[in-house]
Amino acid sequence: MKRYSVFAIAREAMRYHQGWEKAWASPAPKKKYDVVIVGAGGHGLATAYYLGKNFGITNVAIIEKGWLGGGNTGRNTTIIRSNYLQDPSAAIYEKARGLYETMSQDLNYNVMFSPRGVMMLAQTEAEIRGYKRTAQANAYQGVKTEFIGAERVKELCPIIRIDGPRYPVLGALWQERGGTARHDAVAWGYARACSNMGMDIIQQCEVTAVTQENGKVTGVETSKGHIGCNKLASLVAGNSGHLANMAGFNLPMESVALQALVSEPIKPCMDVVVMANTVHGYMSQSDKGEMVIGGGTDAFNNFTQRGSFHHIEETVRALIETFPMVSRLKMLRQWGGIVDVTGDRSPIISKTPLGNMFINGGWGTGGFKSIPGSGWAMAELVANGEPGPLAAEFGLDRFRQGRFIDESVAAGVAH
Ligand code: FAD
Ligand code: PYC
Repeated sequence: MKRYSVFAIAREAMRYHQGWEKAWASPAPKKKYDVVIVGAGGHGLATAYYLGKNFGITNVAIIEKGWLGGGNTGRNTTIIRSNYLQDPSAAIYEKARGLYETMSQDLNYNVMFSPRGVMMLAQTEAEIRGYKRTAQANAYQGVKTEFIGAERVKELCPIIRIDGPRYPVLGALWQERGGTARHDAVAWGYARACSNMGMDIIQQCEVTAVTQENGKVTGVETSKGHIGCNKLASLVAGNSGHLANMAGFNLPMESVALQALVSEPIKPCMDVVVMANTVHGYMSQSDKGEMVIGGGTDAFNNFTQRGSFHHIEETVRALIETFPMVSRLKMLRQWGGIVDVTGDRSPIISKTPLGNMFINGGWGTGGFKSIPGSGWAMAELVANGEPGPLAAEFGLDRFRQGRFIDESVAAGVAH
C-alpha cells in the first residue's frame, strides 16, 4: 500500500486524483483464521493492529455486522484524558494517551489528535476534595494533572460563567495534554494498517453463534457462513452480553444508550474541553466549529442507537447555567450509542470460561480514549493466553473476588 505523504498528494494532484487506492480491502472470509476478532470498532481494530505489529500474528479476521467504526467509535464525543484515580486505570489510560500522541505517524494516517487540554469542573465541595485527591494520585502515577482555581478556569475558557446561581465554578481538575482526536479517522487508520498487514476486515457480517468442541471455541456462525478460528476475541461494546450468551456465559454488564448532539457551526470560541459532571454536561468545539455536547446515560437498559428529546432538553438545560451562550445556539443533529457499563465503571479485559476465547468490554461511556492502550493490552492477552501488566487487574474474576476498581467519579458521565 502506498504511503500517504506530501509527495503523494502532489503526485495525485497532477493526475486528477485517479491513482488513490482503496484504504482497505473487502475480501470474502476464508474458512479459518488464527484469530477471529468480533467487532470492527476502535478496540477490535486496535487489537488486530497490535497483534500484527507487536506479535507478528497477521492471519486475522475482524468481523463486523455493520460498517467499521459505525458503533460507539463513530458516535462518541472524542474526549481523551487519563485522569483516573486507581493505579490500573491510570496505567492503561495513560498508555493510551501516550499512544495517541504518535498515532498519526505510527499509522501514517492523520487522526487529528488535538491535545488542547481537558478540565473537569469542580462545582461542589465534594468535587473539590475528589479532584484534589485525583491530582495527588496522578502525581504518584506519573500522570500530569493539576487542580486549578476558578480564575484560571475562566482564563482558559472565557465563555464559561463561574458565578452561576446554583453551581458556581469552584475550580477544576486540569489535564493539559488531554484533548480530542477525530474518531472516524482512528478506526480508518487502524483498518488501513490492518488491511496492509494482510488481515481481512469483513463488514456486513453478523456473528450469530459461537461453535465449540470440548470446552474450546472452534469458530463462529455468521451471516456469511461458518468461520473457523484457533482463538476468538469479542470486542463488541454494548453487545458484549449477547456475544457472551452465544458462548454460554454471562457478563456483569448492562447496556444503556448514551447520546450526544452538535450545534450549528460557529466561530472559534473554546479551545479546551470542559466536563461539568455535577450538572451532567460536557462540551468542546470541533474543527468544523460545531459545539459538541453530551450528557448522562439513559436511566434504563436498552439497545437503541438513538437520542431522545427529554435527554437533550436535560443536557442543554444543565449546560446553560455554566455556558449561557448555549441558549442562543441552534442544535443541528443528535445520535446515540449503546454503551456497556460494569458495576465498578471499569473495563473487562479477560480470559473466559472457554480456554481460547477472550473478552474486552465494559468501557462504557469512556472507551474512546483507551482504544490504543486497550488494543495493546488485548493483543498481549490473545497472543500469550495470559494478561500482561496492563490487563492483569481487569479480569472477570475481580467481580467474584470483590476486587473492584471503582472509577465512578473518573467516568465523568452520569449513569
Ligand atoms: P464499538 O465502536 O461500538 O464497536 C463494536 C462493534 O461490534 C460495532 O461496530 C458493532 O456493530 C459490532 N458488533 C456487535 N455485535 C456484533 C456481532 N454479533 N457480529 C459482528 N459485529 C458485531 N469515550 C471516551 O473516551 N470519550 C468520550 O468523549 C466518549 N463519548 C461518548 C459519547 C457517546 C454518545 C457514546 C455513545 C460513547 C462515548 N464514549 C466516549 C465511549 C466510547 O465511544 C466507547 O467506549 C468506545 O467507542 C467503544 O469502542 P468499541 O470498539 O469497544 O465499540
Ligand atoms: O470518558 O471523558 C469521557 C467522556 C466524556 C463524555 C463521554 N465520555
